[in-house]
Amino acid sequence: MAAEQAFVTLTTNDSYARGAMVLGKSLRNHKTSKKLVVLIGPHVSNQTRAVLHKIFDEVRVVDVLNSGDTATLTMMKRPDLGVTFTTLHCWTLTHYSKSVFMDADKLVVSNIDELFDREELSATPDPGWPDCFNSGLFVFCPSNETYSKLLKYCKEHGSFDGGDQGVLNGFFSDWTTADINKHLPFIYNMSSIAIYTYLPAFKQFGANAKVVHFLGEMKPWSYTYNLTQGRLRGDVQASSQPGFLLQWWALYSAEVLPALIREYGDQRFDSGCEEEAVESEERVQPLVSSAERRHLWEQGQIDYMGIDSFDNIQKKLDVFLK
Ligand SMILES: [Mn+2]
Repeated sequence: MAAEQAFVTLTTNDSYARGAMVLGKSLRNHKTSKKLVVLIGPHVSNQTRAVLHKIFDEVRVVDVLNSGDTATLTMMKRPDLGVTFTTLHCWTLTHYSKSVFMDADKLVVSNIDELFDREELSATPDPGWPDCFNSGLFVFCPSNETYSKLLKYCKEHGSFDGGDQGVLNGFFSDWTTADINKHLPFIYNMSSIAIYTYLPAFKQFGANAKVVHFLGEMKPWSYTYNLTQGRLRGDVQASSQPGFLLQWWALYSAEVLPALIREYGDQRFDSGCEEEAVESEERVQPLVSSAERRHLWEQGQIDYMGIDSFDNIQKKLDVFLK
């Protein structure tokens, strides 16, 4: 029987690969003793593959299974979810006895090797529908038998949300009630939603977060980072957790970007970073009370350029997370 255990992630393009690189680095920096595996689609560039090889123990090319359920996907306005069917390939990694799958839009902020004490299928509740698990992080046991059953399930039942989360929740449908040990604490997959829908809980438990999940359409790599100023350009989506977003970029610019620059050499590539300084004049702080501020924040009217700037949010997060 296979003795080794591995963290597994997935990317089908060069953009998500940036996320995978940062995720891999963050696992290494927190001294995981497990192997790191990345599944990649055939369109990932050679330069990206070379950098992935430096971070991961295993880089494996897989065929992208497309769900073909375009109606559902369009309905959800997330056509990119179709390729997440590739996730199912992770069950074929039978040279590992147990694995933890993590999608690439995550940052590890603590060692999480203890997840390997859990059984298949362990996962955190989905913040949008807590009777479902979020498929962005789950403990599983690679098995060709389970893999065939999953594919059969897909063919017969499809996916109620057009992606892997629907399939996996359908297949492991007893997760909701069967065994509380398979409900992982939310701190292993803490999403942005927690901060702005339940701030008191974030204040109470946020400091224990072990994994941050950048949920939603805007991913860390969708932004442009100013290297000179150490801040992001333009507006930032309310749900993007500016403090953690900056942590992601700090790691990317310090430990991933140099490797990409080495691989691309003289060729141009989209690094996501800019160097030139933009306007630096002090912004006038609006004169609003803190109750009014909170009201505006809860209404989604967030003043990212002023009082809710990254620097201020970072200061606030630092206070909560001490
Ligand atoms: Mn995700």
